Amino acid sequence: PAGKALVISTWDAGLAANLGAWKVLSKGGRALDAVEAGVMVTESSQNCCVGLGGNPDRDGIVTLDACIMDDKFNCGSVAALERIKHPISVARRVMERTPHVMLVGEGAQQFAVAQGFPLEPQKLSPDAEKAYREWLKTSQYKPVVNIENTGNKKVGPVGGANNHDTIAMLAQDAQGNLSGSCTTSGMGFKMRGRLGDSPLIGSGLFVDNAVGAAAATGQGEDVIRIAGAHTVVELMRQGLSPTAACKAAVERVAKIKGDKAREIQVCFIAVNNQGQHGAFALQKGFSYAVCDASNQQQLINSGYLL
Ligand code: SD4
Repeated sequence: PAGKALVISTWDAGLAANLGAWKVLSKGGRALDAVEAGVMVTESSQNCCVGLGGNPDRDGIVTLDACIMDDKFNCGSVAALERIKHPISVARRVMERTPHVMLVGEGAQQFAVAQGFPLEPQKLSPDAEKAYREWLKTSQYKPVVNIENTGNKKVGPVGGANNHDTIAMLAQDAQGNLSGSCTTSGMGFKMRGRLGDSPLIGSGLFVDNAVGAAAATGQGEDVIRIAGAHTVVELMRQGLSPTAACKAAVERVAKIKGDKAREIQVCFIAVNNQGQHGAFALQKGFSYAVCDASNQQQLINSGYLL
């Protein structure tokens, strides 16, 4: 039943997340269900920095952002959500059970609780606690390229750093429909109230079923600046392949940043409605995981500009 189904997601943690999505896709399930189930694996993981185990903001509080988009331009998003384990599922409820697209902060938490999501204790994971104490020594906000979760240098399943605080996922189901999801604890030690690209439809994620889907990871501020994911989809609409579209978007960021481009990482993944996929990053070190019926699991090193 899987047919030409396909799922791709960011960084090493994408391998485990894709398996979660594949359980849905291999049974002929919807891409929307797949991208929710997939990133929930990462949100639950103790070895990863997405979700409640992630690094806190500079006041020591973990705040989560997530969004989801289906094949019919339905979308939902939560931002600055505290003490909820699965922000992606709350984002889906916002999409399906409210007249709105985005809920933030206290209101998002209130909605989650009303929807039956348990309120988890306000407590840092041991890794985050350690990283936060370390960070407090200097209290400088300086994201490190490819290691957004400063101080958390764990080795991932394939030997790379497994410490990214975001996962974005795109899937196409056997019916050919596309959906996407994105969930994050945001840049570690960010200012309280800071939002990145990840909960923003059009920046961290965009899906147009007639064209393709795209998602971003890296320095959120610089993804927002070019409305990243939407830009990638529009470039695919103009005929560019997923990889070429991701590259053109990265080039826009590089042009804007000039000399400062070397200080940041920006990465895009994309799938077109033909099931072709691709990625591109500003710097070396970005990889994305692919899972489909023919080639079960793969981690692909993305091309890069600098
Ligand atoms: C953010 N884009 O909050 C996210 C961070 C990220 O791997 O992608 N980290 O800006």
